[in-house]
Amino acid sequence: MVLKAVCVLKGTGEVTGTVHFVQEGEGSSVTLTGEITGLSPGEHGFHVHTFGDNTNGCISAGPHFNPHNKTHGGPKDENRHVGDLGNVTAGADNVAKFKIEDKMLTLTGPNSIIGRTMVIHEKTDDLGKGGDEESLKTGNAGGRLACGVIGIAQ
Ligand SMILES: *[C@@H]1O[C@H](CO)[C@@H](O)[C@H](O)[C@H]1NC(C)=O
Ligand SMILES: *[C@@H]1O[C@H](CO)[C@@H](O)[C@H](O)[C@H]1NC(C)=O
Ligand SMILES: [Cu+2]
Ligand SMILES: [Zn+2]
Repeated sequence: MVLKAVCVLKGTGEVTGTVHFVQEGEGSSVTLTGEITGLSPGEHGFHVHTFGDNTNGCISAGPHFNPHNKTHGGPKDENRHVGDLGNVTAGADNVAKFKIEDKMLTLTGPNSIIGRTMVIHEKTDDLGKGGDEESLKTGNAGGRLACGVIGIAQ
């Protein structure tokens, strides 16, 4: 059975976006496609955070989704948070368009990301290679520009 999810990103500024998630079935990779507008040109950290809670804006989404108690890393690393998707890159038009295939995310089972929050950050995620303590937690990606709860799509 094909599983589908969707997320609308909003924040206090002008950054907005939409992310579509598709998984061909349990155990398959998840493909994310989407577009985020209003970003400064360059790389921006992009993660799934733990809670689907936006009561205090994007802050209440909590830390990166990390059910296996790992340190922060890049999407290709073995040692990473499940939520670690690296960066998306905005062009001179302030738009980031992306298609990401990820083997660790899932839309089903106990570690499903449905009901959790996607966050787009102010700065570049250093993928845990920044050499400081914060790099192993957040990738030094800075503030949360916009976020949204991941929901079931039709
Ligand atoms: C999680 O990992 C850290 C070290 O990375 C360790 O100190 C902590 O005890 C671990 N927590 C659990 C619940 O395993
Ligand atoms: C940001 O993440 C992307 C995607 O994972 C990666 O290709 C890029 O090298 C990362 N940037 C830095 C500075 O690590
Ligand atoms: Cu994040
Ligand atoms: Zn992380």
